[in-house]
Amino acid sequence: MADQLNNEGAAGLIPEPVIVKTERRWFLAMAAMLGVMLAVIVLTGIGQMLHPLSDVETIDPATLHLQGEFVESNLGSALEPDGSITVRIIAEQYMFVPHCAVVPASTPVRFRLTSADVTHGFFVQSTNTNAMVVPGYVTNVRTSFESPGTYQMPCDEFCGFGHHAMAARVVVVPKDQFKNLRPDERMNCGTQ
Ligand SMILES: [Cu+2]
Repeated sequence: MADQLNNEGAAGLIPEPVIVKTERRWFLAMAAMLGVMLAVIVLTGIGQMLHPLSDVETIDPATLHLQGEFVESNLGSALEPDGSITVRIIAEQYMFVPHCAVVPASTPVRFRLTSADVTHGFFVQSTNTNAMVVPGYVTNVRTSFESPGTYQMPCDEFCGFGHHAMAARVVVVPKDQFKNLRPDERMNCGTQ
């Protein structure tokens, strides 16, 4: 038995220079991999700093409903001088305010949302409109609706016990039926 082990050991003996060469090769391979991973981290970090995914706009959640852009009277749809629509919505546990937005079809629409408490999701059915609504930040989404109809707008980011019931709607009306809003006028389904 002991002889057998010794024989195996002797047969498996690899000359020292070969071992050193192999280890050096593996060391270089590992160092190169580490270098590539570090480069990816550094380059994506710098790249994203230089090119943010979207305009980063911050807002104080304590001002929502009370003052500033998201004051209660400024929520809902607004008509911009260029004919486009801006819809301002606050997401909070567990509803959207307003809970129903009205926009005209075939018109550029900009949604501006922010959260009063935790992270919520902004998703409009049958569209590729999907974004996170993070407290302290303004989510700015541009889209347009070609066909009139009612689009469900559920919160698609789990936000607590009432998350399943948190949903709003976007009602798209034909362009000629959309009320010609005064600059200071805001609209939602209730005021239509
Ligand atoms: Cu939610």
